[in-house]
Amino acid sequence: MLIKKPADIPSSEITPQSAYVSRRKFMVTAAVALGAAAVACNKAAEMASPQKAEAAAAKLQFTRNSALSTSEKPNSLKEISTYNNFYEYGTDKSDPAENAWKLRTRPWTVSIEGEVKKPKTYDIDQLTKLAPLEERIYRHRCVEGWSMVMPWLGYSLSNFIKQCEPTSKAKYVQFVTLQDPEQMPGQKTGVLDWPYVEGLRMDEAMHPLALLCFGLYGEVLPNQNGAPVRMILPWKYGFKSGKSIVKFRFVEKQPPTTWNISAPSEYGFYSNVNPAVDHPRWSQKTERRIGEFRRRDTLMFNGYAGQVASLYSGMDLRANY
Ligand SMILES: Nc1nc2c(c(=O)[nH]1)N[C@H]1C(S)=C(S)[C@@H](COP(=O)(O)O)O[C@H]1N2
Ligand SMILES: [Mo]
Repeated sequence: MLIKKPADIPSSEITPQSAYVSRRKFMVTAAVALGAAAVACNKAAEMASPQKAEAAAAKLQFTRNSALSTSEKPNSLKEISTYNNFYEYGTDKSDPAENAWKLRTRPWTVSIEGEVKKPKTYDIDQLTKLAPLEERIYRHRCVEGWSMVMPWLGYSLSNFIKQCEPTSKAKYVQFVTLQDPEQMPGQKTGVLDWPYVEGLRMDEAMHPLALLCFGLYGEVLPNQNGAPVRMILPWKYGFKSGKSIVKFRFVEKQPPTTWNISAPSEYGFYSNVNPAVDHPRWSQKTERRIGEFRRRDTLMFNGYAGQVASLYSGMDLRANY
């Protein structure tokens, strides 16, 4: 029984990164259950050609967008894919890497609803090809006080929004994560309101930095990082960047967002990184980069003030946290 889990994964859904995690898990399990012979067996399976073919298929074509990238050194793939927040797969940082193999990322569709000329549905492979993929090395700042640097692959959300043809009534866009407790066991708990929802004001969503993200380190996203498609909003706290999105809803009024529903005095709609506004229970002045021990000063808008500050001119960022 112990070895059933990895065998359940259809091979078509194994990405190299998630395979790294699930194979590693398999090897540990196998070593315990069956002894060293099983490990040797698994090693042989790893070198078989079908998996090599899948690894090639998971690679994405892209060009580096240097203008929108930081020159800071990215965290390793291991750091980025084993230290995660994805409450659908548990609340510990190590839980998503252990459990997100349960997510089936194909077939997958993304639907467009609300204030648009015509509602429509995109297949994930069609969506991935809507615009050329760019690699952008972005800083990521979690509201909990840690940060990383990540080489994402995607294109500006604005490319997609233009295709959606929102009406003049569309003032905000909400993005909605998959809801399926069988694939997302965390949804059987009440730790958050499900599905996970987030959103942006339309001008924020149209900003070139707002990334519709399909990959990491040159390959499709590991499940635990929000496969097959997620948002990346580098000037905002990480919780704005919803994962495993199935729906975009264009709306007239500011949409509800998950962490704001959960704790409104702690998590606002804007969630812009702001060292001058403390979280009610802790300071936001400094952060620890994963892999480092010293604390760094947190920068206004996570270092993207030059690009995004004008979106908020005239707004009280203490009231609009
Ligand atoms: N659906 C969903 N999206 C989510 C979360 C989540 O729990 N569920 N966590 C958020 C938080 S708090 C952070 S910091 C980032 C983490 O993304 P990463 O694991 O790729 O670093 O995802 C965000 N998106
Ligand atoms: Mo976060």
